[in-house]
Amino acid sequence: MPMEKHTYCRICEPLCGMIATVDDDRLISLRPDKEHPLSRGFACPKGIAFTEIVNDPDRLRHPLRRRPDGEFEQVSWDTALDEIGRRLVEVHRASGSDSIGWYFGNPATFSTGHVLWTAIFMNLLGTPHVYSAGSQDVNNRFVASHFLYGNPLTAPIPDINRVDYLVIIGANPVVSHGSVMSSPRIREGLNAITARGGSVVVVDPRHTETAREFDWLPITPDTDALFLLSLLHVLFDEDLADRDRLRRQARGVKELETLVAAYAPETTADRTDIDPERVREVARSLARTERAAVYGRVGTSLGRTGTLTTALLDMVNLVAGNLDVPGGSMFGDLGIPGQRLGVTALQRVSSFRWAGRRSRVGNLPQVLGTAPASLMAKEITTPGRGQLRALFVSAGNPVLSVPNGDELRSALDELDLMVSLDIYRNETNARADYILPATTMYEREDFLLPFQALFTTPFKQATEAVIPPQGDAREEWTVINELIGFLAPEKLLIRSLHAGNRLAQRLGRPVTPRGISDLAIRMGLGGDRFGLRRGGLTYRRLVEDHPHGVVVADDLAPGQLAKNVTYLDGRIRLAAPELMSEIERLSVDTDTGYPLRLIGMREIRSENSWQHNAPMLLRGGRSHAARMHPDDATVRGLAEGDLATVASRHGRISLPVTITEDIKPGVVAIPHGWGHNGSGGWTQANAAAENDLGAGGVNVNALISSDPADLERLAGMANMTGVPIQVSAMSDSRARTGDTVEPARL
Ligand SMILES: Nc1nc2c(c(=O)[nH]1)N[C@H]1C(S)=C(S)[C@@H](COP(=O)(O)OP(=O)(O)OC[C@H]3O[C@@H](n4cnc5c(=O)[nH]c(N)nc54)[C@H](O)[C@@H]3O)O[C@H]1N2
Ligand SMILES: Nc1nc2c(c(=O)[nH]1)N[C@H]1C(S)=C(S)[C@@H](COP(=O)(O)OP(=O)(O)OC[C@H]3O[C@@H](n4cnc5c(=O)[nH]c(N)nc54)[C@H](O)[C@@H]3O)O[C@H]1N2
Ligand code: SF4
Ligand SMILES: [Mo]
Repeated sequence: MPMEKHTYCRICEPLCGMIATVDDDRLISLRPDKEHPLSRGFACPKGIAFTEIVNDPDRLRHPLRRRPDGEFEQVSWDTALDEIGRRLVEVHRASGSDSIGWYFGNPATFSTGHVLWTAIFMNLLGTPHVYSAGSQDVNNRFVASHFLYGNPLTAPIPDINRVDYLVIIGANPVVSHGSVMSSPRIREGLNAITARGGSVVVVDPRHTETAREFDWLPITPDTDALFLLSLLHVLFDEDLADRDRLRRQARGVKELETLVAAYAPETTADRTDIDPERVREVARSLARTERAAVYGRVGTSLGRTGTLTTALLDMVNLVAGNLDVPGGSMFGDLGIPGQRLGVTALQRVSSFRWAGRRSRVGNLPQVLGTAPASLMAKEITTPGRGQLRALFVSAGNPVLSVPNGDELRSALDELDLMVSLDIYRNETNARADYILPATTMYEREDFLLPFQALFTTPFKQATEAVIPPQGDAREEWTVINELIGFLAPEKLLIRSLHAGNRLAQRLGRPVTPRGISDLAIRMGLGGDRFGLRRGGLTYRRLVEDHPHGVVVADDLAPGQLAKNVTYLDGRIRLAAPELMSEIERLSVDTDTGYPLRLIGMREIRSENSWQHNAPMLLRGGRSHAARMHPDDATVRGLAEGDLATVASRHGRISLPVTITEDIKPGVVAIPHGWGHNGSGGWTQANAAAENDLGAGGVNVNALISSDPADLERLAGMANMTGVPIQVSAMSDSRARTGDTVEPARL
């Protein structure tokens, strides 16, 4: 008998409510939950198509082992784990803890057990080789917060419900559904701003799906820091800032004011290509509108100075009087007593502290215990103490998602041991010794700790698993427990962890993600405080009494700064020398020979690299293409659909062009996550690749540098936007260089 179960989608950040129809332990369909208080019956195509992913015949259902001839064979979990355990111990004995590494990809963040267990295991192992998608995404946000607030774990979010003037810089929430904020129905949320008489300005080199609905302010890629410095200039220069209040809230106001004096909008206009009068208008509106905010995301993170740019976003909010006030840029409240002390204590742990350690290759700082993923390949191939010899990759596809995938792909072959935990065979685990099948989100219970302070309307939802693990799939944290068991005899800290786990088990209270989440729910906003607050929330009550989730406060609470700043005097630091010295990097960079600038873009029916196998999302003959302006196409003799060669100083790819007025001249947008070429197990995605040149897409990250000197200095961010490139018609480049240009092969 089919039955319906309440749950929520965990592909991207709004965590939309879902109703799953289940029959005999099989997921039949998914539909949006109309009674979810925030998503109210909304779900995007990716969310609905997830049934096809759960039941995909290509999905991994059993552990695989690579044979000497390179093919994979099915083995039992016992065999796979025994062999992995033995080989892991061998690597540990021969080369030590710092030869073992882990890369966890984006979907790991959507599983509390997965992130927590990985972080704890790797930390206690003491290896510096922990990598994540964060260095291609958001680590700069943590570092900006570290410098400003002393607290890497805090991030202000725009108060979508109340803001009347919102400046969105380098984000496309109509397609991405919002990031570093959980705001279901974000498109409606934004439209409500204009409906109540407010306005939304979208600062972006592309006339994006979001920009089309609001007011577009085109900008030259990777010049946002200059634009923000000019906004600060105007705020001080026109006396729009409340200096007394600023001094109470922050240190370094004078230094900042002195610094921005040199950045009048008239001086930065050449680089940003924004009319100085527009900059002044924006600054005035930010200061004079009572409820105003600026918000930035991936476009402001992947430039050459992502940490500085993100810090400047917060500084503009602060100086304009919009930080930590209703309708401005606000801090989510976990409501957990002692959270500030907790973060302060964590900062004492060197592997957690910013730059508590630096990478062996490139000397780049660690961020929340992780190193830049761009360095993985060189950490494998560079001999010496600390050389990476064994690598686990969970929920990630770094061969497509990090710079210079070719370099990484061949480096992976040099490892003594590579193990992947995934739901699919992908371009990365094609090189693994073992591939272990993981559960999808609907095969696990979850309460997502990492998103709790990011809801624009404070909200909580927990779910049970809606179906049991399919095939032999297992949850990542349970596999990590096994690995902990193997290494326990080898390392004291791991032994203690293992002993703790076992003791808890014997006492009938095993340590589980659910147990930890329950603790956080009970101590947090609306929690039962272990009986002190009658009728308060627990994990069980959330699931049983609030199957659609529960709004725990109507709006974000102002006045959270004191809880979030961990500096002793409680004031924000505006002039950290590390940040200020990044300003040098803003000096002009003309790259003759590479006159165009590459930017990224996300597509509504893709999720990074891993949803190109769902027939529902592939409908309509989708293909991978570069968007460019007619002016740039015409001079290169390119017409719609022509194949073009795109080259940077670091690599070249070929793909069709789509010509559109919806992009600033001089800029080319190419989506990432494509480049399926038969090396993974994605039949649908790969079939497209075999049809025609480039039809299955190419890996845009072949154009991106993995050289440590090219990484952003404070957070080790990959520079994926504003990258100098040249584009030529493919036949031309063949004629000129005499070589045959192949689409980047993986
Ligand atoms: N449909 C869909 N949704 C997704 C994803 C997906 O792949 N598909 N991925 C998810 C993930 S992992 C994330 S991190 C989020 C990201 O969420 P967003 O950041 O909202 O999404 P992006 O599309 O990357 O938006 C970045 C925007 O920055 C612009 N941009 C590029 N360079 C610059 C620049 O130098 N300056 C300025 N001002 N703008 C610039 C781009 O044109 C683009 O519009 O989306 C999530 N949601
Ligand atoms: N040029 C360029 N490159 C980019 C970006 C960009 O904007 N431009 N964006 C960057 C960003 S923001 C991100 S987040 C990264 C993403 O980079 P990655 O996280 O490395 O790659 P994904 O494509 O998200 O691959 C996720 C993998 O997880 C698997 N998976 C899905 N669900 C589960 C699960 O529950 N458990 C397990 N074990 N596996 C699962 C999928 O099958 C897939 O193989 O890409 C980055 N790369
Ligand atoms: S926007 Fe789509 S993919 Fe993201 S959580 Fe909602 S339904 Fe899932
Ligand atoms: Mo991301």
